Amino acid sequence: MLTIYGSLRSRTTRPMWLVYELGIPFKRIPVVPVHQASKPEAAGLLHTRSPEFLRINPNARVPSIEDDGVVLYESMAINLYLASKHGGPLAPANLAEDGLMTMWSLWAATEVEPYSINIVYHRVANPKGAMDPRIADQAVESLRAPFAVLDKALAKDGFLVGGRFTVADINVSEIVRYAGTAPELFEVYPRVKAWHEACKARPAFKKMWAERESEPA
Ligand SMILES: N[C@@H](CCC(=O)N[C@@H](CS)C(=O)NCC(=O)O)C(=O)O
Repeated sequence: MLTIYGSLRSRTTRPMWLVYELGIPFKRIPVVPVHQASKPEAAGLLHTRSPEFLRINPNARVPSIEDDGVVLYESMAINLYLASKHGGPLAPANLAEDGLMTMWSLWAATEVEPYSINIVYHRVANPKGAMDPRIADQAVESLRAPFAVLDKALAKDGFLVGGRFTVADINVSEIVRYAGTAPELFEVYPRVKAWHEACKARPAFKKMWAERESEPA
């Protein structure tokens, strides 16, 4: 049985969205990021520096999973693994698609996330310190080039790989979501906007999101 470690006010949204798309059985152990551990609602929960959890992920980060003896961390790797394991339309149909899904996931993590996360930290909430709107504005500027790349990639059929919704769309969409408070980006790249809205309209995303919203912010 698959175990997912993480609370939903974290990147654990990524594997949770995927497992709801796949419809597979799992259990979730709500490990909270350490900066949330002092909140009263977190009493009794594991946090990312709890010794029991550090045995799963010595990096002290969520999400992590344990699946039939396989322990994984890194949300992109977890999702690519789970999609490949369970197959179906979300998974790569061949090696070329596998390469493309990996490419898009790593692209999002390296070319987009370092900036999109700064839009969250400096326009929404910063668990690590003061918010600085100039850092968010700089992040928006840095995202113009990757958003242009994404917009062009979506021009053919509105999906990233194989002309259908796959794990690559989940992985990239989750990272693009952090730029959600930058309408100035989405307005310029209408295909990114339409694709991202379609991703968030999926029943599995909505189910995950409702669960996340029910957790304390
Ligand atoms: N690259 C990792 C990043 C994971 C990460 O940074 N997770 C955050 C929560 S979203 C975390 O666990 N932080 C630990 C903490 O703040 O205690 C991934 O994609 O899984």
